[in-house]
Amino acid sequence: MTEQAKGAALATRDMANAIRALAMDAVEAAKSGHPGMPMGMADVATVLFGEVMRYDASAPRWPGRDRFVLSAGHGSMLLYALLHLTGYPGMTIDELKNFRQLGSKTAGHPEYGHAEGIETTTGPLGQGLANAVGMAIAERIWNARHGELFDNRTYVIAGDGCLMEGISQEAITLAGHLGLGRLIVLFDDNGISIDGPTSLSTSEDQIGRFKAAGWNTLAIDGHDMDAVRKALATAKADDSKPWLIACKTVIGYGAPKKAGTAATHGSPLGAEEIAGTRTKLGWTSAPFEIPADVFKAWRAAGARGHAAREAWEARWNKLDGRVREAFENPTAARSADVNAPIPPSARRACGPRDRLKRWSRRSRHSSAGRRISPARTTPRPRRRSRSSKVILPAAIFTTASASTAWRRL
Ligand SMILES: Cc1ncc(C[n+]2csc(CCOP(=O)(O)OP(=O)(O)O)c2C)c(N)n1
Repeated sequence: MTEQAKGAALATRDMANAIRALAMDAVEAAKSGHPGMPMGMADVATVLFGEVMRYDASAPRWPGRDRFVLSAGHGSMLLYALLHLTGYPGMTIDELKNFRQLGSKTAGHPEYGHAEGIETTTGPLGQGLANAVGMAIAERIWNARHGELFDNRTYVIAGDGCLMEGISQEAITLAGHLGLGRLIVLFDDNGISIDGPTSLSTSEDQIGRFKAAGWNTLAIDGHDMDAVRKALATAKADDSKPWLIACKTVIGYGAPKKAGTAATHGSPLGAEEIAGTRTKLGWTSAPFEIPADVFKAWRAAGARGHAAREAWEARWNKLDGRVREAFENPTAARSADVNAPIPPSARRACGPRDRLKRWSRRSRHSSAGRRISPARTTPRPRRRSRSSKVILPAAIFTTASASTAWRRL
């Protein structure tokens, strides 16, 4: 490694340590929260937000941005630290100091609408993963309907708990079945959960499970930033299937006594352990203080997508006004959307035609296109329509509010 490369690696390591410090200090100040997961996934998140993901922190609602879903919502300080460091509007250092306080943007678990950059509410384990599958479906539909301007990726951080929940199975199966290749799940494979080692409750082979569902898989050391870079590059280069990247990490990375144990999962580390972590990481700054060079590097990362956004917006402004309106005003567009036929191109984008046909159900209405009443609970007499219209199954909306979650932001 050249001296310059060594310097760059150290700088990137400090960017990750900034996340670790903010997480442990905010949880300590609140006297509650989950420092372990943000400290364990800080390296992965640094590569993702620092180098890979397409976004512009100054324009959180840019429709062309990649989506990030923190499915392991208990690790909310990971997201809040990232939003602060990269420069999302409103996520000030005071919000971090007020972590978990009434009225702050920094609730215990990320709440949609509380702060820019929170793409969806998470906390109930597995739910974020399911929402992300919906977002990835929505992206494919918009891509098929309106072209390559809609080509974002959806990144997810999910933990053991997310993968243990039943909802994850339905979501994983659907994503594999549809070949949602622009969905990339980073699994925090730390072997620890709320009560101790995951071996207390599961011995599932997650790689085997995802493979069986039709996903591409990789297993890496989540503290090796080069490995993270390479894995993400590999995943971006092949979007034939969704990706699971299992990142082997140490929960509470850096904590001298508690790292690797469930003690870091959901409790403050305590003053002594925090002091020890600072020493171990070589982090000399006071709580909530970030060295100027590290802060500058993070802000540069947050502005990385600025030019791409401007270029994207120039193309967006040339789109048919009705397309933009449908994107910006999804409530009005939604009822029309639900009953709209899926164009053949969307069928292709969502997978082989026969799959989608089997998976969808046919409208029970005539080709006159009357709406299905959402309030109707008594079954209608079964009557097969001759219409070739195919409507989106309710599963998409319940699983992930596919169109609204993605477009309303
Ligand atoms: C559906 C659901 N059940 C229970 C919980 C409570 N809970 C929060 S975190 C957690 C354990 C998560 O374990 P893991 O994903 O391994 O997180 P880590 O210990 O690695 O931070 C549990 C059971 C929850 N948030 N959602």
